[in-house]
Amino acid sequence: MELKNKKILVIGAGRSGLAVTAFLAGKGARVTLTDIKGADKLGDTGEGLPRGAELCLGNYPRVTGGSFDLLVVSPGVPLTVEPVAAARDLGIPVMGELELAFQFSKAPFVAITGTNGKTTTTSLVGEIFRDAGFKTLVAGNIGLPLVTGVEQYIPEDIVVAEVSSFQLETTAGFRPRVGVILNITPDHLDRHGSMTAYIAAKARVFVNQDQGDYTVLNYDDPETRALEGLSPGKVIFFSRRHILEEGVFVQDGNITAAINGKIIPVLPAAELQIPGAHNLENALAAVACALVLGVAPESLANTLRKFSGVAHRLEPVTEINGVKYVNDSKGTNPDASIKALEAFDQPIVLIAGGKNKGNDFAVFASKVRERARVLVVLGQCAAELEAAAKKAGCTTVLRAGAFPEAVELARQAARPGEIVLLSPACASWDMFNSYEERGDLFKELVRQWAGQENCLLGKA
Ligand code: UMA
Repeated sequence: MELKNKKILVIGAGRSGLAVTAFLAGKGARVTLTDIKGADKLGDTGEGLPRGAELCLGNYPRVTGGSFDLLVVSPGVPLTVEPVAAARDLGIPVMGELELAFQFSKAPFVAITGTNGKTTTTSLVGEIFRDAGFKTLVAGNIGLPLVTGVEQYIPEDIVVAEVSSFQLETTAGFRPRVGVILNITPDHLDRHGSMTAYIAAKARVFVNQDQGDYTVLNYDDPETRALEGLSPGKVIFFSRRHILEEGVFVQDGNITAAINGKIIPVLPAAELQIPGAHNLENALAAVACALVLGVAPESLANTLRKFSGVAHRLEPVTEINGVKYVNDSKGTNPDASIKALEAFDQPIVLIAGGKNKGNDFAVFASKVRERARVLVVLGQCAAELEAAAKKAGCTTVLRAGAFPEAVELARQAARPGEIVLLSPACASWDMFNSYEERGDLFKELVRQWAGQENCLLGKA
């Protein structure tokens, strides 16, 4: 793709848009960076804005015939915005950062999507390849924009990319060597409009594959299992519940693979450090990715044995007065938070709420009644969540205003032996820039108390 002197409009001056702008400017393109927010609202002072680009902040520029050769849209920008609609009418190509990075990559991609588990699985697969001696780039929705590093990798290396439905929506020729869909449950329906559209976006991870590529799908999830016939790649299923003729599964407690007629024992499932049934599924998917690309089972087993998970996903913070604090800020939809609630046997004081992404809370609310003794609600959808919880029979629901108040209410309510769990079932975007920011504040508040408690104990 020739970019020199091309007039390119980049929409969104967040992590993705800033990285794309720097990448394109470095290739000699004439870049305009636009954002619906004004410079004063971007970061602290807009100081991080790039110099090699023309800026158009607070308003989008008009896209007319000849004004731009290409649009690159950030993942969080819906494709219904005015400049994208105009570009499509005028036949100007529109792509996202994922497609751009793929076009410039010489290394093969392992692309991991799914409603939940993407970040954990991407980190795990990255570790597996690194430990097996591959030079590995781990990037994408996980936080590091792919364009930032992709050109430094050669065909013998590997790019492990976490890809979201937002990123997949704007792909054209994207063709990972291995495409993974971990699971599909309702999420981002406010953006995609329907489950059909959401599933279609996820399925773009394999649409351009051929028989030499691999599609890894969850056999136990009806939505992903139904995609088997649609993939032009070779489908490898993984299953936690069934023994498969071909695929990755658990037999007599052992993670086992049957690939190309060969049975490969990997390791006992009990040796995994990451907790919960959903993490076992993530591990099975990771095993499939590694084995089809030739990682030795012993090396794979060693990484699986030592991998302890990622930040903001069931992350233990500390214990104060017999109460454990767990940060699951990455629980940004009801299904993810249901899995978090299921991961513990102890009674839970749950902090939930934020921006609802178009989800129904009924099933989540029943799980809250089953597992949580107290629910603290906050954020844009606090009233909706409280109503759903009360309808499901939850008796103790506390309403908080600001985030620190929610954490304080949870702390006061918790009894020794219980768990204070932040797993909001919602996006953070009504109060924070990201789930990371939300999780970091939770950890900071909790650690401050832990420090105060230690001081008190020291004095006594
Ligand atoms: N903006 C507009 N117009 C709009 C919407 C947003 O101009 O209509 C502007 C905002 O004012 C803001 C910028 O776009 O300045 C933000 O762009 P963005 O929302 O795409 O966010 P980035 O900071 O670029 O981060 C994106 C991903 N964000 C989203 O998909 C929402 C990050 O995924 C990703 O890590 C990063 O690119 C690098 O690849 C985060 C995420 O929440 C983790 N992803 C969702 C999820 O996991 O559920 C999909």
